[in-house]
Amino acid sequence: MAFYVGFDSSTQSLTATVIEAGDGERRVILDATIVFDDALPGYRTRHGVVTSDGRTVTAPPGMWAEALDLMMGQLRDAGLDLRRIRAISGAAQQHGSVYLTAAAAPILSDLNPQLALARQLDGAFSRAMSPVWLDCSTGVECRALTDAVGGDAALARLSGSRAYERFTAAQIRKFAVGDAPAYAQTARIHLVSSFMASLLCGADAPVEPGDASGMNLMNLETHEWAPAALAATAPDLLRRLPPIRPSWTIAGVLSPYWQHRYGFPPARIVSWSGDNPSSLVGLGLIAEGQLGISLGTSDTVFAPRTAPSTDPHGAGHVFGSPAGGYMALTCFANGSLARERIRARYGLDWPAFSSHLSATPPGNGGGLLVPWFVPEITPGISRPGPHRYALGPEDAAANVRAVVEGQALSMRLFSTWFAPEVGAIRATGGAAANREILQVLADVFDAPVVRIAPRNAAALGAALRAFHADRLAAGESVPWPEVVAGFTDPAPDGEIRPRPAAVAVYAGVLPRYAQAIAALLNG
Ligand code: XUL
Repeated sequence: MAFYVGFDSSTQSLTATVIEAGDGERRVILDATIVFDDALPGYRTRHGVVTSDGRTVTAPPGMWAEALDLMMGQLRDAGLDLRRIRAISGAAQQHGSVYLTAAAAPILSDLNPQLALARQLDGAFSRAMSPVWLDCSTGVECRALTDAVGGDAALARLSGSRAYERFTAAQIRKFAVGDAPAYAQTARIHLVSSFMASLLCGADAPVEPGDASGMNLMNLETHEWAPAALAATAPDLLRRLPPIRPSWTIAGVLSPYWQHRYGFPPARIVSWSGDNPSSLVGLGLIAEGQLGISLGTSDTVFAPRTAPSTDPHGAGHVFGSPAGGYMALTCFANGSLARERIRARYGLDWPAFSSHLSATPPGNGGGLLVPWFVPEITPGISRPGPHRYALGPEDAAANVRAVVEGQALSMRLFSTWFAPEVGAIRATGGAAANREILQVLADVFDAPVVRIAPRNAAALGAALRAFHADRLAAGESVPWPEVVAGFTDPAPDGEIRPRPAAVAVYAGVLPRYAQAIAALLNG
């Protein structure tokens, strides 16, 4: 049977998930991760990024390329029968962008397999550091874009979101205005996803509607670049952007570089998508009704949608779904970074963090924490700082519970615009391994939380998308429920049920938490 590879180039790491799929057995056969800070310390990133002034957050694109090179070597060394790999796709952190010179295309099409990839990229980048989703330095650019397009609601109707600082349009504008000569040297602006796909193809890959809707530049309904948004962003932008193609587009085949360097076959390269759209597929969220929660560097709450209706308060997004239709999403910057701050502050390891959570009561005896350790996306808070209510900073156990409860209450509060009633939740991301955290989510949302067996839903979703597109290219349209079947079923110990007494406690805490946030926003 054929193998399919899915990558997840996330904020802090690169993961590869290899699946075996076809008519018979369907299973994950390999799962490997490279953590950027540990494996590639020369780039001097912390948690995969470089933060310069508290607001400007970037990452070196050469690091992502080098990680891909290392990972392809690991796949070769894992003892897989590489010849069985039929197609490869991927997912990447959303919104981040990579700026290439005219020299990049000939460099990528003519790589020397004797040499490491990153060593050959000199002269390929017109912007040395890529802005990433944690950046919040583009308030001025967001206002210019919003005004030019006719206000928040008009831009949200057009592109699926009001202007956001991390979205690609604002980041492109900042570069085009702030460094016009380098912008003039830019021949192509890729998303992280289409950049990574281009490295595999050795040629320019397209973007697809799932990730392109994180740019404030695409008309969400027609899946075309929106002229008004392009004009408001930067001069002569259209020719610098990749074409938008359906998510199942075959972008090319694995280039000779990878074939000769590691012995891979000329596998099909399927368009990469964003990590959240890909997680939608990897969690098996194909039809409306269920909610996905990803507990990663960012925490995100999302669900598939048939219509592109946006958040009336502008706190969330509508993206294209790579399985067709749309997805609603709300994103929180204070995900694992906030959990990590609390863990480190009280000198705990993760088992001790979990024990503290089990040892404390739901509702935390009235103690609350609004966990804005870094600038927050939802709601938009540029001046970070956690806020404690009836909670002493010295009590480790209460602070552990407070950070997890604050995050869960925020998720509940800011997802009601697309999920007023929640039937069940599917969880992924590193912190989804922690049963106690999932119990808090189940109790706050009053819904069972289900874990699927594979660890990384974004990478699994990419492998499943590779399978779907490969079959489609061969003339066989496999329906999405069949694509995901056998991979996204709940893990045997997977379901965590809400506890009625805790649900009642949180029903009382939620309005208090909402009031605290409202007071902070108005204050
Ligand atoms: C989503 C977002 C984050 C990144 C993280 O809008 O900004 O979830 O995709 O990788």
